[in-house]
Amino acid sequence: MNRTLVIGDIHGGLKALQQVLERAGVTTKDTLIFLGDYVDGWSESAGVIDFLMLLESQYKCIFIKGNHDVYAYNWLAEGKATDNWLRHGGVATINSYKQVPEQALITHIDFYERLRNYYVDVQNRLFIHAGFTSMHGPDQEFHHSMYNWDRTLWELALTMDNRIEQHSALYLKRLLLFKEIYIGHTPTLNYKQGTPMNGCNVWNIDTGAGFTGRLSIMDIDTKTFWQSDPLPELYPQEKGRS
Ligand SMILES: [Mn+2]
Repeated sequence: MNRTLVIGDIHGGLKALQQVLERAGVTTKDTLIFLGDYVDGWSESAGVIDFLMLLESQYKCIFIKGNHDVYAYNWLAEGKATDNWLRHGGVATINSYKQVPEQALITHIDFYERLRNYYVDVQNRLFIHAGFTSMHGPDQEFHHSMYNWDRTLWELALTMDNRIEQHSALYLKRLLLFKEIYIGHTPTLNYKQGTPMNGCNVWNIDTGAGFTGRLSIMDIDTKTFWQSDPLPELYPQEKGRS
């Protein structure tokens, strides 16, 4: 059984990542697609990156770039730390890097540089952290920061009137380009949901692991999913991004 498993926003919660891989019974036949935001939140951001690099050496992995990964990269590679980043989990990431030896930093920087803006598989399923705005698809995106910042794709997919048919001029054109679209970025907790959410052909796998939620991993062919314990239970002394 060759499964394709997608993993939502991790935000420094290494214990949650290890839990979901175990609960899903991941094997080397599986393909693991990580939707980004590996850092900023719980205390193990640098540890998450180390663990992802280890996974990469043992499993088929695809790593998508999240907006928080861009922040962390800008700090690591260029020394840039914006107030906005420091307020949204950056401090925890900086602290986690105090334990990383200087000579290992280059492998981390190299990892961030290899993250993909998006990935399309052989079944025409799109994997992207946030979204895209061009009706012609992500490869025609005018504003590349939309790959890891956009929320309109999800908001529109979630709220589009289900009476609008696909051939209608009113149908959201972006959704017609792919069989399915898998995203993170917007915690389902914002909608008082603790499990992956679906709107049209878009699946949101970010179940709020950076906040009070759990980390989720989903088998995209069967839509079966597994979850970690709630992150505040795994890191009881910490606040995460809350
Ligand atoms: Mn996130």
